[in-house]
Amino acid sequence: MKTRVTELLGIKYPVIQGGMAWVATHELASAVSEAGGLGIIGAGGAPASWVREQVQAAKAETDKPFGVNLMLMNPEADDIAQILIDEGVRVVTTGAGNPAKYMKAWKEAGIHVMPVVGSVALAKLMERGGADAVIAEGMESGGHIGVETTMTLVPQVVDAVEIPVIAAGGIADGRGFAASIMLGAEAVQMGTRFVVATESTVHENYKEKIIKAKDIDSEVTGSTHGHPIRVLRNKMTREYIKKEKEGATFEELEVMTLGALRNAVVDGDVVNGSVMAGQSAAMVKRQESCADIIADVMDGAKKLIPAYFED
Ligand code: TUI
Repeated sequence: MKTRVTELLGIKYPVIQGGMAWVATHELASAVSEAGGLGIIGAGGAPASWVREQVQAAKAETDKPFGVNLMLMNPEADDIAQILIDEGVRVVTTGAGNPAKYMKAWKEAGIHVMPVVGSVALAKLMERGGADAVIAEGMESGGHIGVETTMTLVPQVVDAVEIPVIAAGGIADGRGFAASIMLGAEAVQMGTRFVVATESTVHENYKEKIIKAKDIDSEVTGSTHGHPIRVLRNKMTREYIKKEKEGATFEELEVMTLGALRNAVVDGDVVNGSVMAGQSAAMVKRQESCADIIADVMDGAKKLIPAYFED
């Protein structure tokens, strides 16, 4: 199927892998790109030098297009923004902020820019600023989230902008893909299902925690201080939410979460660490290759919306 997104990005399937901090390394990104989707390296909170190495590694692994997600709260965001230009990265997604100050330089470098938005207002602003597409992400997602749901956000963003809209949040199979197309999206972004891909370097404990998760096993921490983060429930979230209810300050709570994502992803501490995952964790049943994940999503959607695949 040809869509504006597959044409723009030069990819086979309109499936984008979320640029998850610590999780979306070059191994995962190049595997997704090799499988015909768009792999994304997640800069997260990493140093600029790490991002450069990751981009170089991905280039060595695949000739296919891949992208980088710049998490805008990264203290080295300015340096990373420039490295993406220097390294000739073709696609950039952004998260956790407004990328307006980088847009002009990225566009001049011929980069396709696709900011993640959680509201109609930011989507419009991004379109005016020259974005090539927007990723409308609902609060079903893992990690740092907005407040709107995918079901309501996507059609509103579709109505508000002319550029293609990519749906994200709660999508993990062909049903979610088909539903996204019904809502007017032209591609999907999936994170949680790719966390457990065989090519993902995430610790086995983290993958197992996602595979075992049930529908009600995620929790949103940090809402009281304006930084809502969806994670799977564990000892850390129970303590965090207790402290949050007791009125702890942002700084007190921050101490509990600093480095917690790394501890879970890299060291496998899924008891005290931060196991970020979306509500779709309960729909993720097993480890599979990125190619099998994309094939399953496409096959599932084809049964539901065959006309979409007729060209
Ligand atoms: O960025 C994400 N998800 C993330 S980033 C992340 S790393 C992290 N670790 C610890 C603490 C905080 C972050 C984990 N998960 N998703 C994309 C996304 N962007 N969701 C919501 C937004 C967003 C939020 C506010 C985009 C823009 C925005 O404000 C724009 C403005 O006007 O400032």
